[in-house]
Amino acid sequence: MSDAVVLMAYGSPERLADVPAYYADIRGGRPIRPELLDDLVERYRRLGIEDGSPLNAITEETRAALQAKLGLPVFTGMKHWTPRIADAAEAALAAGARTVAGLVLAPHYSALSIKGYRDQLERALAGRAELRFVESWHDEPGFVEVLAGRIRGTQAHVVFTAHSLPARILAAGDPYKDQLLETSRLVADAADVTDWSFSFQSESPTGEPWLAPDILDHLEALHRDGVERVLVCPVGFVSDHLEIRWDLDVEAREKAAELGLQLERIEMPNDDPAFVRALAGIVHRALAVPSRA
Ligand code: FEC
Repeated sequence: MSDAVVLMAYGSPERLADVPAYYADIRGGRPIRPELLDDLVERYRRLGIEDGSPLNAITEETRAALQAKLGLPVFTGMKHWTPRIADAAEAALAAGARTVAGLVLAPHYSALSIKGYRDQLERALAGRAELRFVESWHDEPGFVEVLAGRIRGTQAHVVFTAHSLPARILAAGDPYKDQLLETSRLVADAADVTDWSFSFQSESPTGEPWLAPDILDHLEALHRDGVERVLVCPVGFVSDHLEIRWDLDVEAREKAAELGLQLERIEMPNDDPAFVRALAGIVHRALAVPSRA
């Protein structure tokens, strides 16, 4: 066996007692205000993680489906929780991999997100296998079609969303925002939807400006413009997790209700077979063609 896949995701705590260590990992050693930790524990409690973390469970379903589709071993590596990306790399090497395709379950490149996954995987492999890392797949036709199928025919105003990041990435020439707008345009065009806009979500209170508009402000602006129905299509995420089930399903819905707006969101791709086929195509191409990076 010479090829294997390391499939990477953000990671999520399994128990409330894990949340402090998980948050510390996300912060990379920078201090955490106690009230922010309390707030995060409460969000995870209301998400019900003691009964099962949606992100970890869905990632495993996606991994198993991708492995079956590819006929290659696929190992899960989490950026901020276990199994770690380094564990996945060791498992791939132990299985005899000489070439490792690295695929992140996040379609858009940013130095503040995907690069961190790549750094962890490169460090772990330490040259013991050739790495074919997929930097971004925001314009993958199969992925675009999965999302287009979920908004096609809607009468609502479509709001595409993605995780915000500190606004300083723009000055650094980061492609994140451009790739997000490109995905949104491709999905809207494929679905023949012309009534759409884009906003960010899930900003963290880190004390610096983040990319805007945030969805909560954006809903207010749409309401002022006379929009009555909104369909949220999160292009920057592919599965159900805290940022979907809390930031959209609770916070954005509450804001919409306050405004008298009707708000729905699409079903996430999760382990939809069409989505898994798209992922398999991306891996096939990565393994066939050495990456230039
Ligand atoms: O369900 C779950 O348990 C995990 C949900 C989750 C996903 C996710 C995806 C992304 N994040 C990105 C960037 C940042 C930056 C910071 C940051 C902070 C958090 C915190 C939690 C969290 N993120 Fe996350 N993110 C998820 C969860 N994220 C929890 C910490 C508390 C909070 O802010 O609510 C700020 C770090 C700092 O403080 O310095 C930046 C990006 C993505 C999408 C790409 C990807 O999935 O990797 C970008 C899912």
